[in-house]
Amino acid sequence: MRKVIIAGNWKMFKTRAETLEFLQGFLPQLDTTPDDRDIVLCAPFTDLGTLSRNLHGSRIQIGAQNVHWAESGAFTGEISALMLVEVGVRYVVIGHSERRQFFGETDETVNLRLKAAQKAGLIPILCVGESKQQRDAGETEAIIFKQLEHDLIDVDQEHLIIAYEPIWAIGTGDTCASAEANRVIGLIRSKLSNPDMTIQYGGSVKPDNINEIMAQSEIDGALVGGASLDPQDFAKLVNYK
Ligand code: G2H
Repeated sequence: MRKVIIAGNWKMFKTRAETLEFLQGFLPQLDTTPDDRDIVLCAPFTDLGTLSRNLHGSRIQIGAQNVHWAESGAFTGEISALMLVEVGVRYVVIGHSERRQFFGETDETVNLRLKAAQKAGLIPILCVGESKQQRDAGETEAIIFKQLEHDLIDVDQEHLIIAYEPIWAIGTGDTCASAEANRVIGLIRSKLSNPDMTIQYGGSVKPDNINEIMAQSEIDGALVGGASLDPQDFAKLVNYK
């Protein structure tokens, strides 16, 4: 059985006070959330402790948005997997397109981060996806297959989630048609050694398109940016029908 996971990716949003305010609005709305789905909040590093202290006993699991591959060392500004585990983190987003685009993330560093995260017991959410230019050039499959081939070298596919995030659909309001996302995710699944892996869709997921996305046969959840910041919207997403 493939596990369904709805994950929020807060990106660089929310102070500690805003995190507490979010929880106040969000937690009461989980009373009727069906058991067939897991909920994850991937927050900035500075919010992880706050989430951990306030989510004890709740069904929400905590995620980070990046992790360094070394266990420790002279790497100013970086955070290790063990440091994340220690504050109660269970998931970590790796290889998000914003990191690939703005922070020099490569398939090689993605691969190193994936292995380090798994070694510490974290479950990575690996993001893959093509740009508009690549899609228009008919390179969608080739780009994604190349990412998978390099990113997954020596990675344990039993403890991994993949998020298909077409870059052109991120934060643009321009959602990938759910049938097309389903097709690409089916192709991704065909390349994996674990056919039961949870594969999410990400890119402008909103309360008004979640039902259609989740009705697709290959899609096991969503990685949600903008709409995860508002407690009412995120509640609608995790409570999808
Ligand atoms: C894609 C997504 C979250 P948004 O980056 O990972 O963001 O839902 O705002 O498009």
